[in-house]
Amino acid sequence: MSEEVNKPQEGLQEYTADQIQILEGLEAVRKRPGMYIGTTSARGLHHLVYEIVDNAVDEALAGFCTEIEVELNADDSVTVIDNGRGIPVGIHPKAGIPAVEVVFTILHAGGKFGGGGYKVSGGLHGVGASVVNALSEWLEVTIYQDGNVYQQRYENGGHVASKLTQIGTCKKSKTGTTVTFKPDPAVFEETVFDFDTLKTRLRETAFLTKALKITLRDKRGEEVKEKSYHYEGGIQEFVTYLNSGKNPLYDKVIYIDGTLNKVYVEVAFQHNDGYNESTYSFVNNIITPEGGMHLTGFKNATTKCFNDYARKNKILKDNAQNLTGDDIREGLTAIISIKIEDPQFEGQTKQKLGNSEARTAVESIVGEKLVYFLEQNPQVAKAIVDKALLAQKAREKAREARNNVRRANSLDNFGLPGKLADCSNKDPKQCEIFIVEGDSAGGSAKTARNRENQAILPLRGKILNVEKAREERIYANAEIKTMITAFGTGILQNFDISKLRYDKIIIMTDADVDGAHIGTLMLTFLYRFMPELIREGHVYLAQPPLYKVEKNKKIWYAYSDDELKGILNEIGRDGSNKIQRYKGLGEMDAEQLWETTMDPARRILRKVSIDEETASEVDLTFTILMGDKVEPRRDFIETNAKFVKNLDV
Ligand code: TTJ
Repeated sequence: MSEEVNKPQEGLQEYTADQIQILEGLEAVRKRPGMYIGTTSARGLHHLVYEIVDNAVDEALAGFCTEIEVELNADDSVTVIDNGRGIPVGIHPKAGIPAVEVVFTILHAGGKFGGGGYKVSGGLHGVGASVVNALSEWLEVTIYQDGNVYQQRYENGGHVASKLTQIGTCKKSKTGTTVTFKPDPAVFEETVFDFDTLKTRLRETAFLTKALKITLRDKRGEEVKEKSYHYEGGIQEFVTYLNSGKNPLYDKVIYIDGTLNKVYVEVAFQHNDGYNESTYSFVNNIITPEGGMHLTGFKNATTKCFNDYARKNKILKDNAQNLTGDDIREGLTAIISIKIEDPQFEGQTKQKLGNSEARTAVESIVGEKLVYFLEQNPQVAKAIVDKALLAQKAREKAREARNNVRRANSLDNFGLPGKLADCSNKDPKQCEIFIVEGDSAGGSAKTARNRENQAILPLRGKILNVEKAREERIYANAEIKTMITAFGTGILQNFDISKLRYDKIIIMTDADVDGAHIGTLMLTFLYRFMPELIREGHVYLAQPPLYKVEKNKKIWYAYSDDELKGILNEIGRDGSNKIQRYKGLGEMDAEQLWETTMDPARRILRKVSIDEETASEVDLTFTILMGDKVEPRRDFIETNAKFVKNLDV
């Protein structure tokens, strides 16, 4: 038996003025989806899931939801289930339709209910559930409330397909909202969800929302794949996770929280014995890659606290220079997460928090509670200050080393490294440099190349993992020095793209796991020291073939297993085929290397790019993956395509 909840609605012709406006709103979203979700690429597709999940996270932040499940269905639809109070089903006084219908059909209706409180959804990236509905082939919502089960369905970009209907009853104790939607293939270039992309983001959300359990379940394959994330310690566990595989300087993760002027502040940090700082800041669960007031507050408070402590305890002599913030934050892993009612985002990309009350809140809460913590934990305080003192000394040395690298660069061609086989053309726009793994492949490449505009730089073995070395040691690494000198641009503060000696920097490694690892190390180095090279599109990965097929003196090259299948299907599979699997560049002679990998007319290059919208996540991912853990690193190499857009050039 089914019972309609709201007043019976009339037929299509008798839409009220309000309802017509609703449809026009959703129509606008369909006309210009990019304006609402940024892009209709795979990234936009995944945004839809985050938007729906964020609504459920809001219910968790309000204290009424403990569990969220996300299910990927075989028909490429996705289901989000929460155990919150359920979206209200009563008639919305102004709209004259059930509140749940308002949520799914009126633009920006997101934050209208529940009154006050912090909202994750509808924030910077949040666009509201109605936008998801507008971009879906169909969407179904089921609500469990007061022992009743209600359901409504929308089709074709948010058109009401059925009125909100009570479809049954349930135990009174069961409450929640379930939403299933199928992104419209007419809107999205890609409609297949990527498990790993969702996994990373949902894990991050679980870290940021203490005690909330989030499960991702893939029901598309023969076997159901499932991951659950549940962190009672919240960001404190996030720091432990980021520092796992590194060597923490002390056992505890320092955790501080508090509220001031309605700003809820949470901070967690721990130093490791490395030299990089990994600080990530969030506002209402949204990462703020450019920081802003909350980050400034954290830096101010920690710098002051540790200097005061060091002076007071005579670790820092009266006449000694203050420790800088950078000294104190060397090897620091930190999460700053605040919740604020009305976040203001600034800067070109709107990724920087502008609310000055956030600075005041973080600065005073951290300032006050950290002093107390340091007094209670003198060993921890001493470990941090001692490390900062070492950093202070190293900073001076690094400055000298950096300047030395710059001086070498200014020698220009005279200072070029001996291993470099440079090209004769002096117009950088026409030149390219191949960074080649190993001396033997380097030799073939030198023979194969076009000397006029192709330079070859062979690297011996693996290059230094810059995620794990102090700046000063990085400059001492021969392979890295060689590259810096060859590129001509300098690095970091001294970077000058106008000095770039090659338009294309092409990383050429074996098509195996080791080669992929070397490629990753190279990209890490470039990303940390010359990110503009990647941003401006100068970095490429060469793609050597995986197979050579020979038949009746004719030769084919296959760059993937699929391509090999295709070739074999075409020429027929019989005994006269000779298939060679290339294990390394070294197995190709110079001519083959030229034909398959270096000749601009025939090769495949993949351009490396940083997805600007997710650059923050890229940074976080690099940090997670270039640590000591073997497992995640392999993961990164295999899914490396996320960073590297396929682009034939
Ligand atoms: C609002 O205040 C009254 C009680 O219910 C509150 C509410 O809206 N809760 C809520 C919304 N829980 N879950 C949602 C929700 C869940 C999903 C999966 C999707 C959407 C759009 C909302």
